Amino acid sequence: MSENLSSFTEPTDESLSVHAVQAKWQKYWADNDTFLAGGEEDTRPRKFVLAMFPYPSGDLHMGHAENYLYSDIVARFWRHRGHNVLNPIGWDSFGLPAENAAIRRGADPREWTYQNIDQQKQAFKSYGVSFDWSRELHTSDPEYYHWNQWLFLKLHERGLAYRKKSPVNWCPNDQTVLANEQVVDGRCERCGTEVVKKKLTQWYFKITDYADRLLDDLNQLEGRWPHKVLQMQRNWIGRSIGADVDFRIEGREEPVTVFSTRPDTLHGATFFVVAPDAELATELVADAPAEVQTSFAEYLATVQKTTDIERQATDRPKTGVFLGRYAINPVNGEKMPIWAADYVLADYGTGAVMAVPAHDQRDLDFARAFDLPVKVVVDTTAPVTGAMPIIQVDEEGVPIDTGAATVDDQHPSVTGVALSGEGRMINSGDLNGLSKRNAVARAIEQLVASGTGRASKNYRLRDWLISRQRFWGTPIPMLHHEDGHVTPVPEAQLPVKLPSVEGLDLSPKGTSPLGAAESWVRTVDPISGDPVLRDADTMDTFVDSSWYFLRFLSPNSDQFAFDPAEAARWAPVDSYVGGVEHAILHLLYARFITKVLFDMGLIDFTEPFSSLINQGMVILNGAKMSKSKGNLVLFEDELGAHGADAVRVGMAFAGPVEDDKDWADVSTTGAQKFLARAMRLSHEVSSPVDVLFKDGNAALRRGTHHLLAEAPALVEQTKFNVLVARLMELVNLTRKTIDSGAGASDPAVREAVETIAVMLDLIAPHTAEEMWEALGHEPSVGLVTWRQADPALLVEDTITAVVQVGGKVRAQFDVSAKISEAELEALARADERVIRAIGDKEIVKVIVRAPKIVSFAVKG
Ligand code: ANZ
Repeated sequence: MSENLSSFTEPTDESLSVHAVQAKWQKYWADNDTFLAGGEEDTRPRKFVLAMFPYPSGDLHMGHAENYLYSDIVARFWRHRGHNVLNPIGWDSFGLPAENAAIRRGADPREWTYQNIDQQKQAFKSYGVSFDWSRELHTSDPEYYHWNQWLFLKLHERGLAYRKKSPVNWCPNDQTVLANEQVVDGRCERCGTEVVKKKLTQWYFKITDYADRLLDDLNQLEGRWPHKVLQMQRNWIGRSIGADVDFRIEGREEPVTVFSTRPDTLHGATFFVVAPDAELATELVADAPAEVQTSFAEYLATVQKTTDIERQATDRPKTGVFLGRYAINPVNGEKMPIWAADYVLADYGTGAVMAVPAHDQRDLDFARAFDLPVKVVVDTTAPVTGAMPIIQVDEEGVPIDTGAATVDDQHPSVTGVALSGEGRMINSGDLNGLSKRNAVARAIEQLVASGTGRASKNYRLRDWLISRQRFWGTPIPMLHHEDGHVTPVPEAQLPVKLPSVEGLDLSPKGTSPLGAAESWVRTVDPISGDPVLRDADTMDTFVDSSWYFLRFLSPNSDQFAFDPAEAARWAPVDSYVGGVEHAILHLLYARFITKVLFDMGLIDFTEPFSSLINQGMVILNGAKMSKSKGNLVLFEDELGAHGADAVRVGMAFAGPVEDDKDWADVSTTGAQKFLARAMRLSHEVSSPVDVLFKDGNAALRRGTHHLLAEAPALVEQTKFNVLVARLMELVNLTRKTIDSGAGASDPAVREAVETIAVMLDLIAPHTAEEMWEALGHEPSVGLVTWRQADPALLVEDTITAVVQVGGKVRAQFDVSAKISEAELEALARADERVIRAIGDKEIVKVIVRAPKIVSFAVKG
């Protein structure tokens, strides 16, 4: 059999060459608007399928091939299931790489960006992705960023956009601030340079106001988003529940509040620690003796050079300075020395802690280093449930020596290990005897009663810093007046467009290049007529991507960001496909903005992405692909060499969606052979288009209908590789049926080949169209509804089971494919031939693999 690609790419027959076939169908789809989403009048149910939009960075790589294949499979699937599908595409086209490329070449970032977009667009088109190109958007167009500015003003109106001066993450290389989310292991996410802290006045979005909702609404997504991503979001938001406790400070008017997750341990608080870089430390040290001030200043200088990551490392020796002041423990009036130490962070909680060394490891390490008292208040040897603790305490809660294991044996100051586990309270006044949970509740009641504290929550999540000191982004639509007050640009005057780059020096200098665009930055307040300066910073590009999915619904509107009526029809996104690298930032911001838009009454849902598919990485020979390592497989090269359908089949077949795929293991040749075999079948079918399928070859019909029954679930569970395998099986079965005498005129052959064509459309759409045409149908196969499986053809299969005795096959018989191990073994033992073969030998072992094998190991 000559079932290889030569019959498919025969250069003498142009119409069959892979690239000609591709071009033919791509033109057909474009000319006929095949994949445009239906409008308002379309009554089919809707599906919004979206792949995370690409950054136009020049070369497309195989990760793109994977991402846009998966979303395309899902989009095509829903069309075949009778849905009106929206599968749009746009470009996340603001950002640093374009600006850096422009600086290198002395050019305009616009040029680089839009050239890349053109090139990538061509690649996506030749890949046969069923995008609705009529809705294409670019975030760097004023028509788009107009609405970023509108969003900013809306957030500002609602008190959710504000300016503050605070220490920010600063990348000395890119000369810009970074959001917490953009600092990875203390380094700039983009260039790897170590991030330092700098005090700047910047714009923030108040995402912390939404912390509880961002956390609690994750429950809605359970089972629809990968569990790992939900967990990463939860950890990022990092809600801690506890209490705020007010401490009086000797010689100071205002109390100092600390956040603690363990207010139950207040009786064990023996000292007090403040972050050296918090304002409070400087305030407390102001009246201290000169030598204290000097040692504090020296300490602060070293701390400022230390990253937060280092400060939180548990294996680092503890350092600190006594500030010469005392806090008063509100529960027992004891004096607690106040220290400054860098393990306490300035921007978490209140930047100060009550130290409970017996029960907190960091505090214990510090207490041991500086010889501070350690007081046990939880007996962790006592059972939490049950009446009788191992350690007996007297009426005052003081342990009685019973000769059994005692708290002293495991005193943290001896063992160096803090007692952080559950137990019963001791040495804690009327909390004595309580379990941790009850003690926490009681302690909070007592704090409230005495007016020295209250229940409180704390989050790891910080407000979203959105100012960037760079050119290629959305200008912040605010005006700075001479007296320092700041007013919004009126909505009617949006967009505030970026100026031309002509005469501007874009190189990073720590301030925005826009500030130097004199004629742009100097303007007049349209309300007061006062001379004002425009805000020269631009927005973090994560603002652009926080709501873009909604813009696809009204891509050309200059009246609104999106039409709420369209949002009600289409949104939220039903299937969102993208890389796990966006598990935190992008998804968190999009979730936040969605909730704000909900609160504004513009949308009726609170989560933007109803289901999320994360694809694995495409690697090469076990290693991550990268330009610098020179092991980048380029998407366009692969497309050119093998054709879109072979790349698509190779990718889909390479493994489960969420797994990494090694491109070195992918056989595009195998894929080509498979496609050529499928294609040949469609040319062979010789029954008429309107033949009735009912009398065809029964085995083939069963095969076809089994696939019809199974395929929808395979796609919905994103088992695309299994679907390809099933299609390969059906192609083989059809081939066998034709060759074994049924012939190509059997109606079952047409039924099978039509099913193959319609399903193959998900993975190899050009081949599928070509097959559909060869079968005598009108295009497009992409819009054909999948046939229903006939239940009569799904009756249980039988399978031939084999019985071995002493390694030799002794019997074979047909059994139900669903037979149990026990039933199969019983049948085997009852078989005459098996009984004879065993004779009087002893059976030492029986292995049963239902429904196929029973194997008796015998002795004697
Ligand atoms: C007393 C105590 C006793 C604490 C105990 C813990 C255990 P999470 O869970 O991460 O929210 N803390 C508070 N602010 C801090 C800061 N700015 N820098 C470093 N540590 C800080 O941690 C909250 C706990 O971390 C708080 O509860 C506080 O120590 C400490 F047995 O208070 B705890």
